[in-house]
Amino acid sequence: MRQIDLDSTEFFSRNGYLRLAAFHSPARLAALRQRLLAETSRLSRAEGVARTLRKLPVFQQIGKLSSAIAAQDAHEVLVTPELIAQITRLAGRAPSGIQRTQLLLSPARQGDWTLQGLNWHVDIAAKQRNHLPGIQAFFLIDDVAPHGGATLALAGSQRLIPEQANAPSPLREALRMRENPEARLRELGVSIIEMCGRAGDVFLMDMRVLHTPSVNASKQVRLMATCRCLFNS
Ligand SMILES: O=C(O)CCC(=O)C(=O)O
Repeated sequence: MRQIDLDSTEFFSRNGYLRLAAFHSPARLAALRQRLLAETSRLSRAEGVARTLRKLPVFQQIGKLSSAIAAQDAHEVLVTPELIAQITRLAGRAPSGIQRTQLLLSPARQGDWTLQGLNWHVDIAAKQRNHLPGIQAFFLIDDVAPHGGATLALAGSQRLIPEQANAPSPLREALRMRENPEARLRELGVSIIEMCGRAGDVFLMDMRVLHTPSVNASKQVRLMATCRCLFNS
Protein backbone atom coordinates (compact mmCIF):
# COMPACT_ATOMS: atom_id res chain seq x y z
CA MET A 1 0.00 0.00 0.00
CA ARG A 2 1.28 3.44 -0.88
CA GLN A 3 1.85 5.50 2.27
CA ILE A 4 0.64 9.05 2.69
CA ASP A 5 3.89 10.98 3.22
CA LEU A 6 4.55 14.38 4.79
CA ASP A 7 4.36 16.11 1.41
CA SER A 8 0.89 14.67 0.81
CA THR A 9 -0.29 15.74 4.27
CA GLU A 10 1.00 19.26 3.67
CA PHE A 11 -0.55 19.36 0.20
CA PHE A 12 -3.90 18.26 1.66
CA SER A 13 -3.84 20.81 4.44
CA ARG A 14 -2.95 23.64 1.99
CA ASN A 15 -5.27 22.66 -0.86
CA GLY A 16 -8.04 20.79 0.91
CA TYR A 17 -7.83 17.79 -1.38
CA LEU A 18 -5.52 14.95 -2.40
CA ARG A 19 -5.64 12.75 -5.46
CA LEU A 20 -4.76 9.08 -4.98
CA ALA A 21 -4.10 8.01 -8.58
CA ALA A 22 -4.87 4.35 -9.38
CA PHE A 23 -5.82 3.63 -5.75
CA HIS A 24 -8.17 0.81 -6.78
CA SER A 25 -7.14 -1.69 -9.46
CA PRO A 26 -9.25 -2.14 -12.62
CA ALA A 27 -9.85 -5.76 -11.52
CA ARG A 28 -11.35 -4.63 -8.21
CA LEU A 29 -13.77 -2.26 -9.97
CA ALA A 30 -14.63 -4.45 -12.97
CA ALA A 31 -17.84 -6.12 -11.73
CA LEU A 32 -19.25 -2.90 -10.21
CA ARG A 33 -18.39 -0.91 -13.35
CA GLN A 34 -19.97 -3.52 -15.65
CA ARG A 35 -23.15 -3.65 -13.56
CA LEU A 36 -23.49 0.16 -13.48
CA LEU A 37 -22.88 0.43 -17.23
CA ALA A 38 -25.52 -2.24 -17.90
CA GLU A 39 -28.05 -0.62 -15.53
CA THR A 40 -27.55 2.93 -16.82
CA SER A 41 -27.79 1.69 -20.39
CA ARG A 42 -31.00 -0.24 -19.60
CA LEU A 43 -32.51 2.86 -17.94
CA SER A 44 -31.55 5.17 -20.81
CA ARG A 45 -33.30 2.76 -23.24
CA ALA A 46 -36.49 2.72 -21.12
CA GLU A 47 -38.38 5.52 -22.88
CA GLY A 48 -40.37 6.66 -19.79
CA VAL A 49 -37.26 6.97 -17.63
CA ALA A 50 -35.24 8.74 -20.33
CA ARG A 51 -38.06 11.26 -20.90
CA THR A 52 -38.44 11.96 -17.15
CA LEU A 53 -34.69 12.45 -16.80
CA ARG A 54 -34.48 14.85 -19.76
CA LYS A 55 -37.22 17.06 -18.29
CA LEU A 56 -35.35 17.54 -15.00
CA PRO A 57 -32.78 20.29 -14.35
CA VAL A 58 -29.25 18.98 -14.96
CA PHE A 59 -28.28 18.43 -11.32
CA GLN A 60 -31.57 16.75 -10.39
CA GLN A 61 -30.85 14.25 -13.18
CA ILE A 62 -27.83 13.10 -11.14
CA GLY A 63 -29.92 12.43 -8.02
CA LYS A 64 -32.67 10.70 -9.98
CA LEU A 65 -30.33 8.40 -11.94
CA SER A 66 -28.16 7.62 -8.90
CA SER A 67 -31.14 6.67 -6.73
CA ALA A 68 -32.64 4.48 -9.47
CA ILE A 69 -29.78 1.98 -9.16
CA ALA A 70 -29.01 -0.10 -6.07
CA ALA A 71 -25.54 0.42 -4.64
CA GLN A 72 -25.23 -2.18 -1.87
CA ASP A 73 -21.97 -3.64 -3.17
CA ALA A 74 -20.35 -0.25 -3.89
CA HIS A 75 -19.41 0.42 -0.26
CA GLU A 76 -17.58 -2.88 0.24
CA VAL A 77 -15.75 -2.54 -3.07
CA LEU A 78 -14.66 1.08 -2.63
CA VAL A 79 -14.30 1.80 1.09
CA THR A 80 -11.52 -0.61 1.96
CA PRO A 81 -9.54 -0.78 5.23
CA GLU A 82 -6.57 0.63 3.24
CA LEU A 83 -8.62 3.69 2.31
CA ILE A 84 -9.68 4.27 5.92
CA ALA A 85 -6.03 3.89 6.97
CA GLN A 86 -5.03 6.60 4.46
CA ILE A 87 -7.78 8.90 5.71
CA THR A 88 -6.75 8.26 9.32
CA ARG A 89 -3.12 9.09 8.50
CA LEU A 90 -4.12 12.27 6.68
CA ALA A 91 -6.38 13.50 9.49
CA GLY A 92 -4.15 12.30 12.34
CA ARG A 93 -7.04 10.33 13.87
CA ALA A 94 -9.60 7.71 12.93
CA PRO A 95 -13.04 8.77 11.69
CA SER A 96 -15.78 8.67 14.34
CA GLY A 97 -18.37 7.84 11.67
CA ILE A 98 -18.34 6.50 8.12
CA GLN A 99 -21.47 7.05 6.04
CA ARG A 100 -22.70 4.56 3.42
CA THR A 101 -21.33 5.08 -0.05
CA GLN A 102 -23.62 6.86 -2.52
CA LEU A 103 -23.47 6.59 -6.28
CA LEU A 104 -22.88 9.77 -8.31
CA LEU A 105 -24.13 8.96 -11.81
CA SER A 106 -24.74 11.51 -14.56
CA PRO A 107 -26.43 10.83 -17.89
CA ALA A 108 -24.32 11.45 -21.00
CA ARG A 109 -24.73 14.59 -23.16
CA GLN A 110 -26.29 16.88 -20.55
CA GLY A 111 -25.42 19.99 -22.57
CA ASP A 112 -22.57 22.47 -22.85
CA TRP A 113 -20.05 22.50 -20.03
CA THR A 114 -20.12 25.74 -18.02
CA LEU A 115 -19.00 27.34 -14.77
CA GLN A 116 -22.22 29.37 -14.64
CA GLY A 117 -25.18 28.42 -12.47
CA LEU A 118 -23.43 25.63 -10.55
CA ASN A 119 -24.44 24.51 -7.08
CA TRP A 120 -21.36 25.31 -4.92
CA HIS A 121 -21.87 24.06 -1.37
CA VAL A 122 -20.38 22.33 1.67
CA ASP A 123 -22.17 19.29 3.07
CA ILE A 124 -21.72 20.03 6.78
CA ALA A 125 -21.20 23.28 8.64
CA ALA A 126 -17.78 23.39 10.34
CA LYS A 127 -18.42 24.29 13.98
CA GLN A 128 -14.92 25.70 14.21
CA ARG A 129 -13.17 27.06 11.16
CA ASN A 130 -9.94 25.42 12.29
CA HIS A 131 -11.39 21.97 12.87
CA LEU A 132 -11.44 19.36 10.11
CA PRO A 133 -15.04 18.06 10.30
CA GLY A 134 -14.65 15.23 7.84
CA ILE A 135 -12.96 13.86 4.75
CA GLN A 136 -15.10 12.98 1.76
CA ALA A 137 -13.83 10.40 -0.72
CA PHE A 138 -14.81 10.60 -4.39
CA PHE A 139 -14.28 7.43 -6.43
CA LEU A 140 -13.90 7.14 -10.20
CA ILE A 141 -15.53 3.82 -11.11
CA ASP A 142 -14.88 4.43 -14.80
CA ASP A 143 -12.61 6.85 -16.67
CA VAL A 144 -14.07 10.38 -16.49
CA ALA A 145 -12.91 12.81 -19.18
CA PRO A 146 -12.52 16.56 -18.59
CA HIS A 147 -16.02 18.10 -18.80
CA GLY A 148 -17.42 14.60 -18.34
CA GLY A 149 -19.46 15.46 -15.24
CA ALA A 150 -16.80 15.05 -12.53
CA THR A 151 -17.30 16.83 -9.21
CA LEU A 152 -15.60 20.26 -9.09
CA ALA A 153 -13.91 21.49 -5.92
CA LEU A 154 -12.50 24.88 -4.97
CA ALA A 155 -9.02 23.92 -3.79
CA GLY A 156 -7.91 26.05 -0.84
CA SER A 157 -11.42 27.30 0.02
CA GLN A 158 -11.23 25.66 3.49
CA ARG A 159 -8.75 28.44 4.41
CA LEU A 160 -11.19 31.23 3.50
CA ILE A 161 -14.31 30.43 5.51
CA PRO A 162 -15.82 33.73 6.74
CA GLU A 163 -15.84 34.15 10.55
CA GLN A 164 -19.58 34.75 10.55
CA ALA A 165 -21.71 32.29 8.58
CA ASN A 166 -23.76 35.11 6.98
CA ALA A 167 -20.78 37.43 6.26
CA PRO A 168 -20.19 38.32 2.58
CA SER A 169 -17.85 35.81 0.99
CA PRO A 170 -15.39 36.99 -1.69
CA LEU A 171 -15.29 33.41 -2.95
CA ARG A 172 -19.04 33.28 -3.52
CA GLU A 173 -18.87 36.67 -5.25
CA ALA A 174 -16.09 35.40 -7.54
CA LEU A 175 -18.04 32.23 -8.34
CA ARG A 176 -21.00 34.35 -9.44
CA MET A 177 -18.90 36.40 -11.89
CA ARG A 178 -19.93 36.01 -15.53
CA GLU A 179 -16.52 36.92 -16.95
CA ASN A 180 -13.45 34.88 -16.07
CA PRO A 181 -14.23 33.88 -12.45
CA GLU A 182 -11.05 31.76 -12.47
CA ALA A 183 -8.76 34.81 -12.66
CA ARG A 184 -10.43 36.38 -9.60
CA LEU A 185 -10.28 33.02 -7.76
CA ARG A 186 -6.54 32.82 -8.46
CA GLU A 187 -6.11 36.29 -6.92
CA LEU A 188 -7.84 34.93 -3.82
CA GLY A 189 -5.40 31.99 -3.71
CA VAL A 190 -7.86 29.25 -4.69
CA SER A 191 -8.45 27.27 -7.86
CA ILE A 192 -11.10 25.02 -9.36
CA ILE A 193 -10.11 21.39 -9.70
CA GLU A 194 -12.07 18.87 -11.71
CA MET A 195 -12.06 15.34 -10.25
CA CYS A 196 -11.66 13.68 -13.64
CA GLY A 197 -9.16 10.93 -14.43
CA ARG A 198 -8.91 7.16 -14.69
CA ALA A 199 -11.03 4.41 -13.19
CA GLY A 200 -9.55 3.61 -9.78
CA ASP A 201 -8.49 7.18 -8.93
CA VAL A 202 -9.77 8.47 -5.59
CA PHE A 203 -9.95 12.10 -4.50
CA LEU A 204 -9.98 12.87 -0.77
CA MET A 205 -11.51 16.24 0.12
CA ASP A 206 -11.63 18.27 3.34
CA MET A 207 -15.36 18.68 3.95
CA ARG A 208 -14.99 22.46 4.47
CA VAL A 209 -14.08 22.78 0.77
CA LEU A 210 -16.72 24.24 -1.55
CA HIS A 211 -17.67 21.78 -4.28
CA THR A 212 -20.37 21.27 -6.88
CA PRO A 213 -21.72 18.81 -9.40
CA SER A 214 -20.89 19.77 -12.99
CA VAL A 215 -22.42 19.28 -16.42
CA ASN A 216 -21.55 16.05 -18.24
CA ALA A 217 -20.89 17.30 -21.77
CA SER A 218 -19.33 13.98 -22.84
CA LYS A 219 -20.88 11.05 -24.71
CA GLN A 220 -20.24 8.73 -21.77
CA VAL A 221 -22.29 8.29 -18.62
CA ARG A 222 -20.38 9.49 -15.52
CA LEU A 223 -19.76 6.70 -13.00
CA MET A 224 -18.53 8.02 -9.66
CA ALA A 225 -19.40 7.41 -6.01
CA THR A 226 -18.76 9.18 -2.73
CA CYS A 227 -18.37 8.36 0.95
CA ARG A 228 -18.14 10.80 3.88
CA CYS A 229 -15.91 10.06 6.90
CA LEU A 230 -16.66 12.30 9.88
CA PHE A 231 -14.51 13.36 12.87
CA ASN A 232 -15.58 14.41 16.35
CA SER A 233 -14.39 17.87 17.39
O1 LIG B 1 -20.43 15.17 -8.42
C1 LIG B 1 -21.51 15.38 -7.90
O2 LIG B 1 -22.56 14.94 -8.36
C2 LIG B 1 -21.55 16.27 -6.67
C3 LIG B 1 -21.41 15.52 -5.40
C4 LIG B 1 -21.62 16.38 -4.19
O3 LIG B 1 -21.81 17.54 -4.25
C5 LIG B 1 -21.61 15.71 -2.91
O4 LIG B 1 -21.56 14.48 -2.85
O5 LIG B 1 -21.63 16.42 -1.89
